Amino acid sequence: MTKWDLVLTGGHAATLRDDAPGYGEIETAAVAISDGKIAWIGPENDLPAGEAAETRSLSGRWLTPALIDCHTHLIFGGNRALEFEQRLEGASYEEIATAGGGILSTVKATRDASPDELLQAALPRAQALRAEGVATVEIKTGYGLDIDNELKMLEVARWLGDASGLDVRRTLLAAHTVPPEFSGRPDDYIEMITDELLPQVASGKLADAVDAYCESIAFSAPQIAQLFRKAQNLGLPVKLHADQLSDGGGAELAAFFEALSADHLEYTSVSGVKAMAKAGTVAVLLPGAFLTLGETQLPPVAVLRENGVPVAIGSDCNPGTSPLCSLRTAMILGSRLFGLTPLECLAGVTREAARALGLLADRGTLEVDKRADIAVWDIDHPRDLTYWMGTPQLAELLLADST
Ligand code: DI6
Ligand code: FE
Repeated sequence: MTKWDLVLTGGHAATLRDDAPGYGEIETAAVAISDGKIAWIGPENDLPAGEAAETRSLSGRWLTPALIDCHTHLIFGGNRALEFEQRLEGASYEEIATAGGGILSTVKATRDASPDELLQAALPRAQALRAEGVATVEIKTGYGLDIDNELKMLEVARWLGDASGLDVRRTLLAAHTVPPEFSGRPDDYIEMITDELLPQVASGKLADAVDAYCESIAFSAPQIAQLFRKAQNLGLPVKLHADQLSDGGGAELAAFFEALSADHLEYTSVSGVKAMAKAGTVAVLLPGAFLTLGETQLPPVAVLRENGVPVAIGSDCNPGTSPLCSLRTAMILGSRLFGLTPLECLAGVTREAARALGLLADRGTLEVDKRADIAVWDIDHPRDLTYWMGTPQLAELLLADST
């Protein structure tokens, strides 16, 4: 007789399967879990005979894949609330940067912080995500901007996974901005990270992907291409901050390198979207940054849909442009600010977020053989998750690593 570790009965499942319509609903479902994986899922009446070490009734609650935050910068030193206040009082970005604010102030605070201080500061942010049903989180570096401090951020990200119980995926974003030591010499900085930092990160398997910020205030397409060529030679997948503040051809660049995702995309052109569709690059939309920056240029959601580009949503949790540690809030912002449907919002933080991290084969939907990372919700229907703001609707979060 089949043996299972845990069987859940009496709930309704939103499987988010790609090949099922809508939410992939199964009314009165059962899920059997063994060795941290889904061993069986379907209508409870069809559950084959088996022996379960534990059986739990969900009393009509809903199951979804656990949420995945596929774009965060949640490890950093310092705090930039003052900067946000100054911007609302009318200060310009340049005035704030001259007064010691901006991204370089976070770089300074991050460099000055010990690994343990960074961990202690980031832990509540990771816990806040987890309390809302997040099981997997991507964390970028990009506030160290020299070899030691970028490696320090990667190490803290690894510790954070252990401390929070989240599965942390690490992304090297050394090409976030030009550090003060390389002021006016961005090519030299790109050369340093390409020739020295990337090989160390690849040989130590310290990151899962490489990201860069393609923008006139950060790095140009040729500079990023140099970095991405090396990353790919070393076997590291790439992703890109693209077209956030202007159309810099970021989507096309990401597509050229068959990037896992291109993120932000407010200014992406139709040809950029078409290139992404062809390359299979996921669009990661970040409504928290759109809101915080008071942006008015909308990402091309209709064009993404027409071209069948998968759309994910991330929190972009960072101290400068998206002070958001809530993926549920990101879903709700994605609906009204960007016009995404509740189904697109839920798929965007489960299936499509998994796709954006290259992890769809083992998570992001409720299917046999995938990780048993399952969120149990006290809701009437999964559309409630893109509706109620600030309500604690998570009943339970099952994690593959602890079942
Ligand atoms: N895009 C953003 O919105 C943030 N980084 C990026 O590449 C800004 C990061 C910061 O201001 O600290
Ligand atoms: Fe970002």
